[in-house]
Amino acid sequence: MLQEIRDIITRGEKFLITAHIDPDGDAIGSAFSLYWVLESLHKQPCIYLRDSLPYMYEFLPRPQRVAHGEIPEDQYDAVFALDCGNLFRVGKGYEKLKEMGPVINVDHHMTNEAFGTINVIDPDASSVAEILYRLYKTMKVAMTFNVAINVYTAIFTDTGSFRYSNTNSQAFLICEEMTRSGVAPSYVAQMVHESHPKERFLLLGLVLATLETHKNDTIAMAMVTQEMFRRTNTSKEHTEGFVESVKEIRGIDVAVLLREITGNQYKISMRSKGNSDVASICNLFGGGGHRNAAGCTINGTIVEVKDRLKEAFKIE
Ligand SMILES: [Mn+2]
Repeated sequence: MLQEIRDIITRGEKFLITAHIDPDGDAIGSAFSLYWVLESLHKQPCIYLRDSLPYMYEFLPRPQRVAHGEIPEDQYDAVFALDCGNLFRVGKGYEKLKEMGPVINVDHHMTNEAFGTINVIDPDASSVAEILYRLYKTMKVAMTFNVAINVYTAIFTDTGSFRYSNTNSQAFLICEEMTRSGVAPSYVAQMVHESHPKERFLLLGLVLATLETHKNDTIAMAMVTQEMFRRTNTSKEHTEGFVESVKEIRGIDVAVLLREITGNQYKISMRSKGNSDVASICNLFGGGGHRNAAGCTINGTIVEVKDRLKEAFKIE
């Protein structure tokens, strides 16, 4: 499969690289690394991410051609869809992608629907960047600094800084190699974890004040409202890492963050430790993800949404 992709890249010239809405470190780092690889081969890559980059990823070497908002319609020699369990994760207009060129689906979600012309799905991979790294090795491309720091950051963030159960030996091996290409782990950690604006912590204070625990302190729930965003002059990008903070409580198996989109719609993020499978809970609400990290959207008032969650978790 990787050789097939290598041949498509060798033969082709124009490539579109896309990933999911609300891009995370893996989506961004994977897309950017592939961009820099294609650029080094004198191809014409273009990136489409519906949403702009969260501020903590602004330090990454940024490609010149990154489009947001509207998919740049054109004919491509291939369209790479990265880190998407389903093509609709790209966002509005995703159906058109299949007409723009063969879709190469590279993903590590167990729930991936093999929507591509070519599908490289490895649920055992720590990240999409890990799978792409194998492609880069097949292609024998040089690990330039621009490639390395994006690969490193993708693996670093998707493994929760090497803390989650997807942290495998490959993750360390690849990251070790990336440090030899000039990546300083302390720099990436500082950029990702220690570059938050003060307002984020004012918001976190309000969110933590809503903390409630259930089932003998094994399930934690906290909430972000639009009013909190207004009071602290923040937005949803400042909530990155909040659900993980709640998960740090001793004994908590599942952490849930409810974010108000409108008074009648909530975005739910879940994280779990160990064996609790939050993807299956989020699936009940039409969402998805991984065993230890998943999300969904639930319609209803806050009371209704909480009730539905409590029902799903069998909370009395
Ligand atoms: Mn990922």
